[in-house]
Amino acid sequence: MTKIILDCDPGHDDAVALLLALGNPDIEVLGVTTVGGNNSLEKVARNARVVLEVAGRTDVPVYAGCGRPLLREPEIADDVHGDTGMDVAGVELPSPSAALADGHAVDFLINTIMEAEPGTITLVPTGPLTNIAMAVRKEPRIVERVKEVVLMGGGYHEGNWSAVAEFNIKIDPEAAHIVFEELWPVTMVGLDLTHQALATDEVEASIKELGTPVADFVVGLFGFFREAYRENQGFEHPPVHDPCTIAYLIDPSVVQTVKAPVHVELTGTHTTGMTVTDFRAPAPADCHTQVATKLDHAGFWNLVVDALRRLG
Ligand SMILES: [Ca+2]
Repeated sequence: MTKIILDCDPGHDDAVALLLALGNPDIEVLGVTTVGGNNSLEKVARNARVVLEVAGRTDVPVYAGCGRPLLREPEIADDVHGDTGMDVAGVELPSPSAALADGHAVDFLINTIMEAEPGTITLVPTGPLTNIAMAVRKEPRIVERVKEVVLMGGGYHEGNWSAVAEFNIKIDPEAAHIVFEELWPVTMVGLDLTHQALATDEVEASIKELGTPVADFVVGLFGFFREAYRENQGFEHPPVHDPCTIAYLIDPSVVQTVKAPVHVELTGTHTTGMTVTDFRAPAPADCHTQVATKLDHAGFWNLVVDALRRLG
């Protein structure tokens, strides 16, 4: 059983990541922490609770964290995720019945990690890394206690918020720098990998077939996300980034990785937020970072469909 804290900014693909984690028997979600990213903190914290409501898992606590990057002005991705941060097509979403948990996300992260057995908690950030960086600065001992960090962000050859930078890293590169430089094991599930996680017509049909409210919700997410990706990014089918992190934790054979040093560019004229990945072989013996390279598309979507089926 892998115990995780999902630190996210839902977000269409964050929603699918959360559903995959909740529906897979090998993952235990200790809590959801939210961060300003795809949209305002208020909206993404609400969206996280909407997803839990749809999944019938209002027992999972949701904490609000940092509302803006460490140094830079906030930017949102409403062209990709809509006004709410999680617009859906043709589905009526419930209002969240559960309130936000008391306390700040950063304190929940620190307290949960410090109170658990060392090496038992995995952090899964799928938004900007502001909360995680703040937690590291407030309580540095979490670094040696966390089992690993498996994050969606960056890319070694691809960008989406600039030619070379991905959104989560680009809008808070200083936070990303902190997370990549700390000596915990970091797996970067970046755009090179997640652009393989396309929600094709076949994928959508297999989810639709489940015929459950959760499946209808995901089909509604894909409906909006597909149009947004067609209009803004020239994709025929939308890449569903964030659940690739969870898939890696469930079955590493679905997401292949390569060890390589990664450093975040902070001062580039055209490259700020780039995750500069050094593939020169061999990787240094003390290399603590790895990057995801190749996705088993069918294996990945089987995990998602299976999880949605279990959620009923
Ligand atoms: Ca996200």
